Amino acid sequence: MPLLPDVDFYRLDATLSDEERAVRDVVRDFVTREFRPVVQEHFDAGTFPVDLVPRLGELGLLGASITGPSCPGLSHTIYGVICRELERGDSGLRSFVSVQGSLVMWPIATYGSAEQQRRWLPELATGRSIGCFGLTEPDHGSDPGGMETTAVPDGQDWILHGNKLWITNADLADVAVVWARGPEGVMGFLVERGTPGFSTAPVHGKWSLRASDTGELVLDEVRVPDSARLPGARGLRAPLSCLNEARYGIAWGAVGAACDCFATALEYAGARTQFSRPLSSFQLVQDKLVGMLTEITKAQALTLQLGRLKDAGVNEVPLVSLAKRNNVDMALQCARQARDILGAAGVTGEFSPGRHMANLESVRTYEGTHDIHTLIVGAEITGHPAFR
Ligand code: TGC
Ligand code: FAD
Repeated sequence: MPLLPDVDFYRLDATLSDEERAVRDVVRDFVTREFRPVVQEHFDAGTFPVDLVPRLGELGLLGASITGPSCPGLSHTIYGVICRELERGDSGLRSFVSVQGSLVMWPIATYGSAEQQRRWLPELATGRSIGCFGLTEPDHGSDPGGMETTAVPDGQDWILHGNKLWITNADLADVAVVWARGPEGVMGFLVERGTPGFSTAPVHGKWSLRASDTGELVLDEVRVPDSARLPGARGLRAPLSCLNEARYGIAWGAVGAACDCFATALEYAGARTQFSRPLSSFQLVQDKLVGMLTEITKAQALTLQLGRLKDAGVNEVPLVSLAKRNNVDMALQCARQARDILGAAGVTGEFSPGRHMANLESVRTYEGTHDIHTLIVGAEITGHPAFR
């Protein structure tokens, strides 16, 4: 018996390996037993359940597809399945894992020195330390190439100065991956909490991704040694390459949120009667449910093929963009439809679709907005970049 109502109309999970299905079941069980019971209270309080972080590490969910000291080194497809199962619970949970793995561990594994890898990867993989990724600035979101944070050499050190905004895990992080403009282009640094001049502050008033920490990084003439620089990271290509990993996980994660909305709406429509009949017996309600299931099934097939391609070494940016753009939009539409089927009950925290709907508005914006991904795919197929 599945632990949650499964949504897999085309039996796509049957094509997963035994190992992939075993990981799926472990994550699904964790989300059902340990995360679901607490998610709404964290959403209401605007907090991330930080006490679950060591469990995420114990289960091998932090940096799952990364190879390095103490890292699980699993396939990209398994990483995708993990993101899907986590986001059935909440986009904030998947966000935490995306940032820790794809945006902090991945750049350290890819661009970091051997010493940085030895020091940080085991800490981050076990959840003993938390990381964040500072690319976006108050005046530079879709256009990170315009960043104003600077890195100025001073003897053997670097002086970092600037602000990063909308940073997931900012207030929780022990270490921040900070991107700054240096003498020869964009550079990456590992800035530890406690470094003089470095501080963080929460963003208040969010109505989306409330069970996730979002904040600001302030770098006020922060002095770091050259050993804090990611030596392999050169130019804007370095931070943008990290995004490919995270966007891939989001494409999978959005499917999980959509599945949870569909399963909730289907169950509710079967149990709720109006005009002496279950809601699910009305043609208009069936039309909504079938529409949701159709779009979910197409997105499931898309992500599975994307995972297989990535495991085969194909890592083309526009393929990931198409999947992130499609699947997040699809999930948002499903959340709205599910919320609608639940009627007034859909606007309370008793049911998940309203929470998913609010979360997915952020997911649509971060990691490249829906429209930026339109332009990335558009540039690929027409040969005309239309960003500026
Ligand atoms: P452009 O001139 O196109 O590119 C500069 C250099 O970068 C290369 N490049 C990439 N490399 C690897 N992967 C990618 N996805 C890449 N995109 C571009 C490019 O080939 C070039 O290399 P080189 O060697 O020739 O210099 O740059 P542009 O300034 O025109 O901008 C292009 C654009 C708009 C696509 C890009 O800047 C972009 O993707 N903007 C969106 C910004 C974004 O996604 N920010 C995300 C911040 S992190 C976040 O949101 C985390 S949320 C986490 C959570 O909670 O889950
Ligand atoms: P803008 O870039 O100002 O865009 C506003 C609107 O204009 C959008 O609709 C956009 O599509 C459109 N637009 C922009 N440029 C063009 C164009 N050329 N053509 C057509 N339309 C255009 N960033 C990090 O670095 N690290 C994080 O951990 C992180 N976490 C986040 C968590 C949350 C909850 C949120 C909401 C954001 C997070 N971000 C993070 C920031 C996120 O990546 C940015 O919000 C995103 O890249 C968009 O930037 P912006 O908000 O400045 O919007």
